Amino acid sequence: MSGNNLLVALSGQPNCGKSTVFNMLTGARQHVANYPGVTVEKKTGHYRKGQTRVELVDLPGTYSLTSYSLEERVARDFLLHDGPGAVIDVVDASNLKRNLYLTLQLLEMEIPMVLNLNMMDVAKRRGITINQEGLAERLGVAVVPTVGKQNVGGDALKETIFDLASREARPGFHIDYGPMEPMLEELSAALAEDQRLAATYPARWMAVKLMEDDAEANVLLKRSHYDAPGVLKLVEKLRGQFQEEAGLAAERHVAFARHRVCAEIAREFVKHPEEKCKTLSDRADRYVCNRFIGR
Ligand SMILES: Nc1nc2c(ncn2[C@@H]2O[C@H](COP(=O)(O)OP(=O)(O)O)[C@@H](O)[C@H]2O)c(=O)[nH]1
Ligand SMILES: [Mg+2]
Repeated sequence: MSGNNLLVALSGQPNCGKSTVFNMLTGARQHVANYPGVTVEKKTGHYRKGQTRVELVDLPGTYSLTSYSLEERVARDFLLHDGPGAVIDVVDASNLKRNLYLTLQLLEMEIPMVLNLNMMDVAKRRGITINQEGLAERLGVAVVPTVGKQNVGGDALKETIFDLASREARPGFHIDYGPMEPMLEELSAALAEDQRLAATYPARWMAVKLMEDDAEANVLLKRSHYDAPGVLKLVEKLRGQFQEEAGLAAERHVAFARHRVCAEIAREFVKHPEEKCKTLSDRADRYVCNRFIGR
C-alpha cells in the first residue's frame, strides 16, 4: 500500500459476475478508457475504506493467463507491471472447478489475493456446498462469499482486501509439477542470479512460463536478465530433456498438472447433490433425494 492509496485488480473468467462485483464495490464512481496501445477496454473505479482510497481495475475476463490472446496479455501485463497491492479473484461458486484454472495461475504470480466466491445463491440453489475454510487453508488465501447481483458480501470483501494489503501477505501455494520439479529448481536458481529480474518477477513463475515456452516470458527474460542467452539455452536443454524423459511436451504437462490440481481441490472441497445422494444407502432416502433434486 503506497501512502493512503491502494491499487486492486479484479480478475476472473468471463461471466463469473466480475463486473457486477466491480459495481457493487465502486458504485457509480467509474471511468472507462483503453489499456495503453490496445483497444481493450479498461474500467477503473474507486471506493474509500477509512483513510484509504482504493482504486479498482476491472481486468479483461479470461480463462487463463497465457500470452496467446490479447486480453490475457493485457491482464497479465497489468498484474506484472502496474504493481497492484492485491487482486480479487472472482469465481463462479457454482462452477468452481473450471474457475480454479485461472485462480491457480494468479497464485503462481504471488500477488496477495482474495478468493471471491460469487454466485453463492446459484451454488446454494443447485445444492452445491463448498468447504470455505478448507479451501482457504489449502490455497493459503482468504475466501469471501458474495451474491453480487443482490449486493451481498461487498463490505466483507472490502474489509478482507484492506487487511490483506496492510499485511502484504503473498500466497505461497505451489502446484506440484512432479517430474518437472528438479528442472524448475535449476531454472529458478539461474533466474535468481540476476537480482534485478528476481525483484521484478517471481522466479518460480518465470521458470514455469519459460518451460511452457511462453513468448512473453521469453521477451521479459531478454529484457531483464544479464545472461538471457545462457538462460534460454538452459531452457531449451531442459525442455528437450523433459520431452524425452516424460514423453510429452513440457507445456502440455504444465497444463495437465494445473487441471489435475483443479480437479483434486474441487473433489476435496466441493460437494454436489449427486454425490450426497450416492452416499445414501437407504432406498427410500435415495428416492426422496432424487425427487428433491428433480430427477
Ligand atoms: N444469480 C446471480 N447472478 C449474478 C451474480 N453476480 C452476477 N450475476 C449475473 O451474472 C451475469 C454476468 O455478470 P457480469 O458481471 O456481467 O459478469 P462478467 O462477465 O464476469 O463481468 C449477469 O447477468 C449478472 O447479473 C450473483 O451473485 N448471483
Ligand atoms: Mg464484465
